[in-house]
Amino acid sequence: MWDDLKDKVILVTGTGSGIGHALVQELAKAGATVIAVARNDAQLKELASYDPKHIQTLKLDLAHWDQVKETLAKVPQLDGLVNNAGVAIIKPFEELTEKDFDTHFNVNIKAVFNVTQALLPKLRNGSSIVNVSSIAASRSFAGHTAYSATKAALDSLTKSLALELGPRKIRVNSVNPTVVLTKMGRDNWSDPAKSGPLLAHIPLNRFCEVQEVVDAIGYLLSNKSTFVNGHHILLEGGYAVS
Ligand SMILES: *[C@@H]1O[C@H](CO)[C@@H](O)[C@H](O)[C@H]1NC(C)=O
Ligand SMILES: *[C@@H]1O[C@H](CO)[C@@H](O)[C@H](O)[C@H]1NC(C)=O
Ligand SMILES: *[C@@H]1O[C@H](CO)[C@@H](O)[C@H](O)[C@H]1NC(C)=O
Ligand SMILES: *[C@@H]1O[C@H](CO)[C@@H](O)[C@H](O)[C@H]1NC(C)=O
Ligand SMILES: CC(=O)N[C@H]1CO[C@H](CO)[C@@H](O)[C@@H]1O
Repeated sequence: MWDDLKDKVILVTGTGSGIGHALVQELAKAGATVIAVARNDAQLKELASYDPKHIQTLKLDLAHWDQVKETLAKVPQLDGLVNNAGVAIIKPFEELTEKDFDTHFNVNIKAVFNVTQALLPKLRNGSSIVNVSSIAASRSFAGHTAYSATKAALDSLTKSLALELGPRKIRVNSVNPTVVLTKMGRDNWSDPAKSGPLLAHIPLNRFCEVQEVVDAIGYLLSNKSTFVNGHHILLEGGYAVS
């Protein structure tokens, strides 16, 4: 699967930490050219240092529309795009502010819309777009009202784009994990009083490892999934059947 990605050019957003950070390293190891987008200079420098031959960095704050088109106009022709940047502000419904709402929708949907539209001319026919969504798109979790609404909207966008970009043989899919054990995931779910009730509904009785998300994205980017289009790969250990 990873062998397929040698010499492909793939742009990944949200590479400062977590899933995006791990994905960039795995793609570079496979011999792909990765364009890693993030906001933070120190993180970008660290990423480039892993493999300067394969990793190019691009500093961009996806919340700033004016920068997006201008900066992305400079990227080369692409074989793959991974929309991974996202925010999660977790609060009881009655405490969520208008600003929280706007931040969610600006980063989790508007930026995806904008980045994908800006990069469309750069995407080769036959390329693959992967969105990092969440099981929260289809299931409810306390404190996740705004976040879940953006992920549901994004799953809808994935399906619409799978239809509209089909004539160019561009495939659009998403991966929808439950809690992923990034640093943030570990920090937020280490309390058994919080994690216990959720784990009780996951037949495999654990959360998702970063590598498991990275492998699913690798599959969707590779030639092993050439007839998979408009789908959400649920990475949740059987949560939906429990
Ligand atoms: C993967 O698919 C692309 C596009 O159809 C093709 O150019 C390439 O040769 C394939 N790679 C492999 C390893 O089959
Ligand atoms: C994307 O950003 C550009 C400005 O760079 C703006 O003109 C365009 O309307 C935005 N598109 C969306 C869908 O937000
Ligand atoms: C890409 O696909 C579209 C739709 O089939 C076609 O019109 C266009 O010529 C193709 N572009 C290339 C570079 O093959
Ligand atoms: C999750 O963890 C991050 C630090 O990794 C922290 O900034 C954030 O406040 C935590 N959120 C919740 C809801 O615990
Ligand atoms: C269309 C779609 O599903 N986009 C997703 C891409 O990944 C980002 C980052 O998590 C999400 O914000 C979008 O849900």
